[in-house]
Parts: sequence; C-alpha cells; structure tokens
Amino acid sequence: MFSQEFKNRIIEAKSAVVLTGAGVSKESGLDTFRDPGGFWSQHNPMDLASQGGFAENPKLVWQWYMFRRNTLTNAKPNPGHFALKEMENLFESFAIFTQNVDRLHHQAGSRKVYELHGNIIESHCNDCGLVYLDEIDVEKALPVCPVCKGFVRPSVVWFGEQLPEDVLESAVDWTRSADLFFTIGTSAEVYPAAQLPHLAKESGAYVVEINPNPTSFTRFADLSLREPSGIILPQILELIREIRLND
Ligand code: BV8
Repeated sequence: MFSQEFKNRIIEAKSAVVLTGAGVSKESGLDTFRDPGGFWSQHNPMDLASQGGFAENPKLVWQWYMFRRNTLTNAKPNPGHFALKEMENLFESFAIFTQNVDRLHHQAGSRKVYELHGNIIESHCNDCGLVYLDEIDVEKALPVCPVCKGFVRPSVVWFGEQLPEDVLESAVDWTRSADLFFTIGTSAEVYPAAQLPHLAKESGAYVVEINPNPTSFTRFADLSLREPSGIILPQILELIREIRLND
C-alpha cells in the first residue's frame, strides 16, 4: 500500500509537521468551505468572513457564525483527528497547524496545535480586542463591548486580516525544519497558509498530500493519497507504529 520511499522517510524523520483544512473535519459532519449545499450555500464565505461583510450586515454575519457554532455542538473528533493525536508521540518533534476554527484537534487530545485562522468558539471586541464572555443572542441584540462600546465579533481571522504573527512565525520555522510535511484536507487556496506546503518542499521535506480530490498543490506533492483523512490517517498511524517498533 505505501511506497518504500515513504517508509524510508518515516524511518529517518525526526520532525513531522501537519497542515489541516476543513476536509479533516468533514467526517465529523462539518461542511467544508467550498462544499455545495446547505442553508448558507447562497452566501459566499469570502463576503461573510470579512470586515466588509461584518460592517455591511453584522446581524447576517453573526447568524452565520451562530449557525456554525450550533453545528459544532454535535461535532466530535473523527478517526483522522485521533490518529494525528497518536502520531504526536511517534516523532521527536510534531506540530499541527490548522486552518480550522472548530477546535476538534484540541478535543481529540492533540497537544501541539497552532490555530492559523483563530477559532469560532470565542468572541472579542472588534475595536479594543477585549475578550467577550457574555451570552450572545443576536435575535435579541448584537453583542457590544462593555468597555468601548465597539462591535463584538467571533475570534476567527477574516479574509483581509493578518494571521496571528506569532503563529505564522512558528508555522514558517517548523515547516522549514520539517523532515515530513502532511497537507491534509485543504484545497490549498487560502494564503498565507497555502504557502506552507510549498515552503516545506523548498526546504527539503518529504511532502504528503491527503485529499480525495486533486488540488493546486497536488503536482508538487511527493506523495498524493486520494483518500478521506478519516480512513487513511489510521492506516498511516499503524505504518508508523510498525516502523517505530522495528526501529
Ligand atoms: C491575509 C476563518 C494579509 C474564518 C478563514 C485580497 C484582499 C486581502 C487578502 C487577499 C486578497 N486576495 C487574496 C488575499 C489573501 C487571502 C486569500 O488567500 N484569499 C484566497 C481565497 C485567494 N488571505 C487572507 O485574506 C488572509 N490574510 O492575507 O492577510 C493581507 C491583509 C490585507 C490585505 C492583503 C493581505 C486571511 C485568510 C484567513 C481567512 N479565514 N477562516 C471562518 O472560518 O469563518 S479561511 C477558511 O478557508 C477556513 O479557515 C478554511 O479552513 C480555509 C481554507 O479552506 P480549506 O480548509 O482548504 O477548506 P476548503 O473547503 O477550501 O477545502 C476542503 C478540502 O477538503 C477540499 O480540497 C476537499 O477536497 C477536501 N476534503 C473533503 N472531504 C475530505 C477532504 N479531505 C480529506 N478528507 C475528507 N474526508
């Protein structure tokens, strides 16, 4: 099933880095960004997930996020998340950089998880940054900062907003020194996250893409596994365990 080259790379690898996207959470029942269907399909996430979209129609944007928060209450980590959690202990150094905002990697028990695009669970003031902890019921009123009266927004990184500088710096450092780099469940369309697999390649890592569909990165990958992450990651975990046991 897996090439000797992949096995050799696992044997030699000290540092493994993983980039995940919405596809990893698909098998937890969460829609990806570019999935057709669903109530929100007539809205373009690019419009809603932006300062402009929020300024134009804060209530619609909040309704979208409350809808997504509610779908999250029933979502559980899937075998792909759990396999990544187990892989953490099979390399000298291992980190997950996720574009996902659902915190399912944390729920699965992964310890080294960096959120490139923030998280959908928390909220903060758009003006002064104060973390907002009160109940939010947008059908009654939009949340307002108790200190500066600014609008409160979900703590995700919107299109046009800078990623957290420290997280992006870590992502670049880890990627530069990765022996193995997995890009999993991402269409590789959103920058600067989509730059990471290319940086891994340029830095000499063996880059594995896991995605049932081809992406704009596929032709650069050393290994492209056209499988759902929830199916193939447990198989990769077993392979690594076997190799480590015989090591
Ligand atoms: C930035 C949080 C500097 C919000 C997200 C014009 C003006 C400003 C910026 C830009 C511009 N033009 C371009 C840019 C840059 C822009 C960008 O990249 N745009 C793209 C669309 C061209 N980036 C930014 O704006 C970033 N900031 O650049 O700041 C700057 C500042 C000012 C001016 C210029 C530059 C900020 C980007 C962060 C946006 N926030 N999320 C929220 O969630 O509400 S991004 C959002 O897309 C999610 O985080 C999501 O994860 C991410 C990427 O999508 P994917 O995860 O890849 O999901 P997708 O649906 O695309 O693909 C899923 C894949 O899974 C598919 O390939 C599918 O085949 C696969 N799959 C399906 N099932 C499975 C599976 N895989 C495995 N297993 C399965 N079972």
